Amino acid sequence: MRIVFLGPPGAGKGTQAQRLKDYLGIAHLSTGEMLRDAEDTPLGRKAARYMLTGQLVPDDIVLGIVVQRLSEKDCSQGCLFDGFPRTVPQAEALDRMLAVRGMPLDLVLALNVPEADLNARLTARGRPDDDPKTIAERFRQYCALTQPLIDYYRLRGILRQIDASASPDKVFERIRDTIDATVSSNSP
Ligand code: B4P
Repeated sequence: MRIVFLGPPGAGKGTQAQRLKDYLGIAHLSTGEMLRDAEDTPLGRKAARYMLTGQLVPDDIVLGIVVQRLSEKDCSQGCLFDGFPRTVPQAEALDRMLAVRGMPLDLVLALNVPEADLNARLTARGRPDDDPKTIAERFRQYCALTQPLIDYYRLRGILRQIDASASPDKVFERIRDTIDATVSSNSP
């Protein structure tokens, strides 16, 4: 299966992707993690300048690391996209990458959490990009650039909304039920 996790900063994309990766046994592709892991490279240092001010990293940098990761063997059996795509051009590029490989997207899970809860989660986590000013900019970027993807995928009939305001265990239960329902409705 190929699944996208969509949601505002702190919605729990990374948290739930870890669990789902183990449940489905498919590759996990987190662009945030890959960009942070590259911090000692010129590309990583360039990306960090955007991340630390709450901006999205430019599409060409993100797409470069995704193309490379998608060509690794473990992605051929399925892939969980965590925090990617985050812009319409990224979504269009993903469509092209998957079309070339004959592997369509199966599901897009939109994680919904009230903004006050998101702020509390991020402030408690305390990553370098979790200070109040940067968080505010990340939300602004999400609304302007990422939220349009909700309609992009809704129109294709592959979007599912998940109430992600409960505990991580409860949210995972909802995600698992949604995936199981999709698998059984797709099987002959
Ligand atoms: P990401 O690494 O994707 O991180 P995120 O959106 O902040 O958080 P996520 O939703 O994964 O939340 P998490 O599970 O960690 O992005 C960071 C930055 O990288 C972006 O701002 C951007 O600059 C750049 N970037 C990444 N991908 C990009 C792309 N495609 N294009 C351009 N730029 C890109 O959870 C957050 C906290 O909440 C944790 O402490 C967790 O323990 C807690 N939590 C999770 N679920 C909870 C629950 N149910 N209840 C209570 N707490 C919970």
